[in-house]
Amino acid sequence: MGYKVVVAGATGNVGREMLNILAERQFPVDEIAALASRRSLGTEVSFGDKTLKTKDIEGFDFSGYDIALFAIGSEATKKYAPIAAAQGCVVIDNSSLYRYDPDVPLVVPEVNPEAVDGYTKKNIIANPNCSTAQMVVALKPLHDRAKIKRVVVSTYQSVSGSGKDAIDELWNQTKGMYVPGQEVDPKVYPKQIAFNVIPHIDVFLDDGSTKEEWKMVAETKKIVDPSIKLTATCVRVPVFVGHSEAINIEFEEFLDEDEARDILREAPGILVVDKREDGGYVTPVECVGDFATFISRIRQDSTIENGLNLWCVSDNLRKGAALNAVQIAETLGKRCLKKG
Ligand code: 2RA
Repeated sequence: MGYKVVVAGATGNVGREMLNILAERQFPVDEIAALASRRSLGTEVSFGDKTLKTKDIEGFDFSGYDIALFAIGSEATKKYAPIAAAQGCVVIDNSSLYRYDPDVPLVVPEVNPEAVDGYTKKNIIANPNCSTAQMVVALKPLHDRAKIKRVVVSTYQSVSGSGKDAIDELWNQTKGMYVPGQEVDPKVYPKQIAFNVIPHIDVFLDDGSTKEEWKMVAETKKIVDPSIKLTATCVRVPVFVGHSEAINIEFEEFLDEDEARDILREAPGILVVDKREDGGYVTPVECVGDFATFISRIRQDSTIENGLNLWCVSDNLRKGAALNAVQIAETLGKRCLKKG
């Protein structure tokens, strides 16, 4: 006996990945509905070896469905999540709308699986920001061994995090650099992204940080430990898929690099690729389509008493969004919505 599942936003990058991952992980689905906005109505999407015709989210009856994976952005989520939740369907939302709501669990199953039990307050569970998800998978096992005091992280985020138009902009702008007369001006981003990097993701806040950087702070505190001090610099880079992060960690006590490497090797969701030689580390192009959070360049930070540096790479459409949402559904099923 399986679940009746809805994927809302089924024609977007993340929605399509949700369908792919539900099939790849053989999530027990008895029935599935793929929902889209009116402008994408009728678009066909793949679910394993099946093809689904998308239905209109407007007026959709969620009653009788167990779980709805939402990838429709905060504005549409504000309208449809309460409707789905009120009709008895548990919403797992990829937007930022509910992440900071004290009555909504914010979950990375490798880190705080027990938090899904709190879904009953609003019948909603929030998926974290992509740059947060991969980072806390790495932080949690180390924090359990040697309490983390402070994290300094720089991110190198791919354009797929901004959606399909951004992927097209990078592709066309890059081509335009070589074909006279086909130059492409910045539209999705404030500056050229081809052969460039942009230290600005989401909106600027009063203190000079960006909302993307604020999200990493707020979400790490909610998912791992409110006592962790974190500062982030989030940068957009000319990569199609795969977010990378350079993470510096200060612990309350000394943690040897070799012990850290052993801990990470045993930790859920992590693959350690860490050899001090040419190519002995993971790069974004190698993570695409994989479920893992890859960790490389593990080394002491000898500039402080209890410091460690590491490099973290993961597919932002998977662990950063669709995979984490499906893993939340798996955890919810195991802990709260047992079937059969
Ligand atoms: C980005 N984390 O990378 C944001 C939203 N996916 O653009």
